[in-house]
Amino acid sequence: MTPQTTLSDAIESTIASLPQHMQDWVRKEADLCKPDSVEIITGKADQIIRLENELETSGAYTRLDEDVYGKRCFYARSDKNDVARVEERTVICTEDPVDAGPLNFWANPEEMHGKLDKLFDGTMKGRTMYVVPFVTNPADSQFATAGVQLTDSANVVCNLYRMSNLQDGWRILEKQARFPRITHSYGTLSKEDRWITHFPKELYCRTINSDYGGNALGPKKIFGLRLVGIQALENSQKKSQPDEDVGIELVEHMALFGIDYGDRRVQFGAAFPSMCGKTNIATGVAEGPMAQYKVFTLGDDIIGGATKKGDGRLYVNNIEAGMFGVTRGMSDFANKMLMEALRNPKPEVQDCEGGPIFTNQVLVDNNGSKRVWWSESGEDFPQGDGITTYNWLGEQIDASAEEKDQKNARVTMPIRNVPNLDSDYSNSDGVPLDVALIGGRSSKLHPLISRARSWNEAVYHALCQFSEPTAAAVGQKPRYDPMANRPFIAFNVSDYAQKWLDIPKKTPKPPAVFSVNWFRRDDDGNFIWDGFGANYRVLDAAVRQLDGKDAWLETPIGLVPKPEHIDISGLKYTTTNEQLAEILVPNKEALKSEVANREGWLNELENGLETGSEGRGAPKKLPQAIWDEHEAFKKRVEEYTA
Ligand code: SAT
Ligand code: MN
Repeated sequence: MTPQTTLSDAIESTIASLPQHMQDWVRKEADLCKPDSVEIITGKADQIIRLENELETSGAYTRLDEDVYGKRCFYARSDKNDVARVEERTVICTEDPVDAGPLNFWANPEEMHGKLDKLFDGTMKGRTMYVVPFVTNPADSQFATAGVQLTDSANVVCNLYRMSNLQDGWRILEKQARFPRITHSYGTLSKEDRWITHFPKELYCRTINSDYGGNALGPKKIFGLRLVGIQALENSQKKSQPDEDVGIELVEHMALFGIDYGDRRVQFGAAFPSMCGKTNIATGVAEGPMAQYKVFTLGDDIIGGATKKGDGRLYVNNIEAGMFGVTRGMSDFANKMLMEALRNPKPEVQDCEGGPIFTNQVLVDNNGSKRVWWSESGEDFPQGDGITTYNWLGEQIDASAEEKDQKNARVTMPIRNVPNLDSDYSNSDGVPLDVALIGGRSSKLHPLISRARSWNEAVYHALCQFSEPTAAAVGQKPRYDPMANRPFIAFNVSDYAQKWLDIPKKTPKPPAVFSVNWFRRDDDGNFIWDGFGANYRVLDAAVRQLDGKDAWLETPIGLVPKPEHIDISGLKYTTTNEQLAEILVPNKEALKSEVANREGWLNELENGLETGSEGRGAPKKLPQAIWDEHEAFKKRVEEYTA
């Protein structure tokens, strides 16, 4: 029986055309949010083109010159208080706070629903509610999950269209009895009432008062990484032997790329925090002595997969179909393939997914021809006759202005344009993950690259990966960031540690794990290592170590290469031999304090955060193996620094 609602006949008849098993939910949401109309996103491009045109007419989108980045390329400005993820307002709602763990904000599901029901009541008045199908993972991947996001934001729909396989959504949804549901409203964009909430048991997420990427694009972090992460945890816990098929076993905050070394091909996953080079390493070009090696892009943010039967290795896919990249620093030097993708869009991609959507750069108007400019692009600030420039706040500025592009200004673009996109990108089996790089951002302590002596040691170091703040989230402080996944592990971090410790039991040939840090600084605060294209030199050293060609040196933080193992000839910026020697080993002073810092951190994981624990979930005991590794680390540091 159809529940009693006050919905208009037009809305009722739209809802009636949806697959039967989702009608009640959409009806209930529409009844609460009270949109003027409901529109089903078909997955076809013509509808998205109409929405883009409407956004242009309303002034929300500025159409950019086709000669610069091709057709259907737009520029938008966000609200000035809505420029990044808000971890403080990201909540995991479970009956038991232990299930959310000490790092997540936690709420009782019923209480949070009560609070949200009030905020969502009437939030879509005067607006359209779009019913958006999406698929995480390539649509024909064995790990593909389709879901539905309801949203009142046409901007979010256009972004999702470039990122989340909407074209395939309904086809997969038809076959899926249980489907994940996300309800999003940009509401009033009120900072005070902004919530990004997850109800794992219901496979349901509700997010309100933001229109920004990680807060509003459900299939990305909210469902794709957090909720699928919980499924992957449960599946892997169920799994009793390597050849058992349990579905998706692993979801991580990792870029994915391959390097062809001529005689062999190696696939790398790179878990770096937001704004620490995932996109760069997946879309860069090896230079100097590595120039003969080709880099293939597979993904830049999230991977998912499982152990392959009879093979014993992890096979993974990029779970997304597009990129949501930071533009500041985007250049031919940093990520050439991304720049190529912007300059040379493929006609079939322009006609379907569309062109890039830029948000919060500098808008450049050259006699009516519009384009964008961003900092550290390698291009001087545009000026001259007929050129007018506006900052991300919409103010007319010149080169001397302090406020130009926003630090976390982003571009959304379909991945199919990337010229070195791997042909296995949509392989339904995924690709084998050979190497996992776990990176942080540490100016003194961590060496350029290191490899633990054992799997458990690698997990311990990864759990204690350190990261200095970036602009990807509001108000960050330096912190430990397990596997660069801290904002996205939607369950107890002790279970996450155990899951990682158990990988070799379920995956007989797990990836080799290396820790990397591109961000060491000298005493004046300057970066010592070139980074970007030079990082492939470091990966070459890793592959040589794996192949047993180079013997690395012991340090308390793992094995590290000797200076002669990394070719520094012809670097763009000069890293001297002396500096290289310095960044290849952990800094002794920093190591001494690291032991106590890590002990504090592990205690926080086990007992709750020392500061800011209010409103968070509850801790539980860490696996003993992590403490054992910590004791061994402590001893090694004592000997090394004696
Ligand atoms: O905001 S997103 O989560 O989409 C990007 C990031 O911070 O990784
Ligand atoms: Mn990310």
